[in-house]
Amino acid sequence: MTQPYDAMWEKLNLDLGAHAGLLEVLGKFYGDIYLSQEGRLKGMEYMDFVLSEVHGLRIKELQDAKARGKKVIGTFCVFVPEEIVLAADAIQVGLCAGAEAGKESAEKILPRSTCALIKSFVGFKLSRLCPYIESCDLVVGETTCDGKKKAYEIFADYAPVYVMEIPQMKNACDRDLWKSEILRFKDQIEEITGNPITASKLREAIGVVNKRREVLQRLNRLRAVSPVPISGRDVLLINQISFYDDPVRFTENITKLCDEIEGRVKAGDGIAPKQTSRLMLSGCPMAVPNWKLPYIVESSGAVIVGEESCIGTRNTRDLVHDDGENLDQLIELLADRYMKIDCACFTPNTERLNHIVEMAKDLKVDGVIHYGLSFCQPYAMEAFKVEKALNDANIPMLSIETDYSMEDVEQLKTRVEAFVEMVR
Ligand code: BJ8
Repeated sequence: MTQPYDAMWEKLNLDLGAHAGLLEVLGKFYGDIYLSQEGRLKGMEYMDFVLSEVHGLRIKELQDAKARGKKVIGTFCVFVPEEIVLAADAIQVGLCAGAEAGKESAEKILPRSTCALIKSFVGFKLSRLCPYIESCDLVVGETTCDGKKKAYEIFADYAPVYVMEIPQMKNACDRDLWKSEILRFKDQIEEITGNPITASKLREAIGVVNKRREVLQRLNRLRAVSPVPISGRDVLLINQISFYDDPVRFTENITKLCDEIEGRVKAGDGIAPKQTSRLMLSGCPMAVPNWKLPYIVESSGAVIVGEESCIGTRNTRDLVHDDGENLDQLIELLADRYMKIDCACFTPNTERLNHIVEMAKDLKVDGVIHYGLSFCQPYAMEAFKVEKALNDANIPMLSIETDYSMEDVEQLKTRVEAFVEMVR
């Protein structure tokens, strides 16, 4: 990916040497974790291509769109309503980062006891490693966990930041606050793009995002069968790419992939033998290229059949109804849909506990691995209630806390193997 894009990366003020090192490591990881899989679906070639061009062609597309007057909006949380951004003819990209590169720079301005996801996006910016951040006309933060909330104050010294207030409870007054925040966001996006958001533009945008969620729902239904037709690693990658790729093109390609999976399911073929232990992941989001735990799990005699996470079903489970007759009604419907997100930042969060148990039963899993990033208090605290809810349903759970480093891989592998042995 080097030569053709060097000039573009230089223009974006990336640290070319460090960036080349990052791409090299990424390529190696990808080869080991993804390309080495046997019986991979042909449709995954699209993901291989997108990933190989994640800092190349996709960035060029963003730059070309910017040259035509489009704005690029970066986000860190599934609470930011993409429909508003698309309705103003802008492009939204996910900025959450799942790599350690840049950690040292981040730790100069953030406490070491900050979760890896936050350190990663701050470190990427400070180390000039992320062409997505450098392409953004606006970066949208949100008041979810305290770590993110305070990190955006610091991040605002380095990039244009706008922060949405996310309620922490689900009472009527919280719903009112959330609707007013969507309206404030709409004004901000209209101002930065210069494009008014009309009812028809918003309805169209709702349709685009719903279609992407629907195809991911179809993928999740298809993979629920036994034998499992696609690896958990591949589904995680698909979910990660959904935050970067053009939504219409992405939906088309995942539709083709689902057609292929349907054929595999009809033929009774799977990616792993029928008796392979079925596990579900639950917890913190795994941003690209965080593939550590799924790789450990799937090389320990188990297969992942579901992700209860924002880079998983928490982001795709609910659609926005598009039957509002005017702009205000559509905004109401948007507010309703986004208030269903059961992030651990909410209290109480019984909905999430119910969803996890329901999902584990529907997918007929043998066990659940709860995944928390070190120093993430919301998910670490909630893990106790999740374990209790799963225990009450006789579903075993293993709780894992880790970060993006490779230091604990062997230790994690030992724990995961013992868990797989236990649930078998
Ligand atoms: S809706 S999960 S995307 S906030 S891991 S930064 S919570 S300390 S990412 Fe999230 Fe939105 Fe919630 Fe989803 Fe903080 Fe925890 Fe770090 Fe986290």
